Amino acid sequence: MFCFQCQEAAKGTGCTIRGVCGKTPEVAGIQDVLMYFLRGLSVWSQKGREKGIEDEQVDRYIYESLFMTITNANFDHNRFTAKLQEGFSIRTSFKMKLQQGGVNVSEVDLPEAAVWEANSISEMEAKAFDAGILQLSLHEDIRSLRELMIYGIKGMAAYAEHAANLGFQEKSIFAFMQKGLAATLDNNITADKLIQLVLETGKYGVEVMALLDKANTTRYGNPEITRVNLGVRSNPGILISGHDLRDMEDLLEQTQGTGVDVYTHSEMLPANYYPAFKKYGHFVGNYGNAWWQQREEFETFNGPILFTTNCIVPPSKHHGYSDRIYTTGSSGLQGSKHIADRDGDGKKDFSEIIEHAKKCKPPLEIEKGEIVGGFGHNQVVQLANKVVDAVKSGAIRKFFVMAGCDGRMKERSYYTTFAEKLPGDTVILTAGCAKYRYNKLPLGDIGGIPRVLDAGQCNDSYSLVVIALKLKEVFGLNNINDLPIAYNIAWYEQKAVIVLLALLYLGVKNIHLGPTLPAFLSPTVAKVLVESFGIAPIGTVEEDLNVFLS
Ligand code: SF4
Ligand code: SF3
Repeated sequence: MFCFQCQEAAKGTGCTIRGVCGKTPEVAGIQDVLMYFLRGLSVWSQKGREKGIEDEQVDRYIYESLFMTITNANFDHNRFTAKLQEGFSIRTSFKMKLQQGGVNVSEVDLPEAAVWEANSISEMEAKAFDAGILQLSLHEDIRSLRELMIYGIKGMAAYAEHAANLGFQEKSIFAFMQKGLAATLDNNITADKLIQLVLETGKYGVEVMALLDKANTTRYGNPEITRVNLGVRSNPGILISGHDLRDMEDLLEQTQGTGVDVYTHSEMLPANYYPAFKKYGHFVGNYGNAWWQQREEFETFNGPILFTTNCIVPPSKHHGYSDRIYTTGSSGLQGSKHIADRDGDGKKDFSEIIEHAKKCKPPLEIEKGEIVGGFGHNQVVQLANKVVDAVKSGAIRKFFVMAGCDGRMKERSYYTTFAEKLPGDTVILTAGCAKYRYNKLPLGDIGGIPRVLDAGQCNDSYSLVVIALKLKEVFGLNNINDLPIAYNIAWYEQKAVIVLLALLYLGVKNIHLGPTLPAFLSPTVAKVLVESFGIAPIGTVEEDLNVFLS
């Protein structure tokens, strides 16, 4: 196996024996095969689009499959082979549709990925080596640019799926994903063309996050300032993790009146900020911290855990909670029960988890108190006068965008120390699970404005951009980089890649990225990012504070 798509890539270069994330070589291999198949299927969808033929089933299949390959989303080998099987039949139907639409479906001159098919699981597995990243791109810089784009597209796919689950779709986003995937099979593609595609990925990253923001806020209202309870009650509970708000809605509805409480974990925390979810009296609050602390926290939670998306840490046999894990949507874990997708616009059926919860002990309290969040763009814009006055009076000297991911690498304590050492006249704007490094610190407020403003999940980084653009307008500036905002982003998986590319597309410069730069950036590509956008790795807290505050 070879995988270097996340920040934990072994030795900073790539996992070759087994993923640091827990991905086995078999799962890594079958994920590569699925990616290979998606590239080929995208060649067909491109042919269709040239003649105005689109196919919703193909679009959905592609973004769902991409999402399954995101770090820590799906560790279930069987789900990948089933997805490939489904893909072969979708491709066959699509080719018939193309033929009926007058498209030449001759397979001559097509890349092998577009025509490859396996008749058995062992044939699928046998393709893993040829489909590997190292085999598909021989030149280091071409590989780097291709993978940078692909990882951005994976993040885009995740957000597109959440939006689609709420009934919001944008065909141009699907078309771009497929254009990008098909381009990776063009062996004559130049580095310049790939750089253009990488930038275009950022453009569609902005669009998909805007679409998801619209989907979430249309359905559930605008996030509002909320005090989120961290303690527990005496009923049994279900812990819901991941990012999918539609699953949250279905679960809250079905648990109502059952005597089972619902708690959020990790990236589901921002569900607490939405008005539509506040009406549920059995929605207690948030339990625990960022994804990587789940092994301890799931033990003490005592009840079932529902993963709607990443980040799963596969439990070992020493962990007593394995039989309490359920997955749904794109997430999966071998040996855990998977809740089937909804039928059309229907509901998912969570009755099995609810019955399981009823037999469990209530959660053990690991924390008390509250944290404050809900600073989405709508809420912050309502506070705009207060914020602008604070900036004009000098009460707020600078904002620090510290969005992104958390992770288990010990160097990430940098972000806690950085937050602690920031002067009292600065405010942190955050989104994503990166916030757990500092959202429980007693950082106080500035004239009633908390010093940590949490906009929500990683996709709500879009909110931070809207806030920045609003401030630019209010201050009458021409350039977003003239604002008193510094960017110190923590990344881990591919959703952070699309957030980063979106920021670059919007012209944000001088982003510091940590705790390490991506292993998939070749020295030349890293140099381009440094020279064109001023991207820099983090240094020590003191060095970086000096740079940012000078
Ligand atoms: Fe390694 Fe990350 Fe790939 Fe897992 S996702 S195999 S940790 S690079
Ligand atoms: Fe976190 Fe996995 Fe990226 Fe949505 S839950 S930000 S790491």
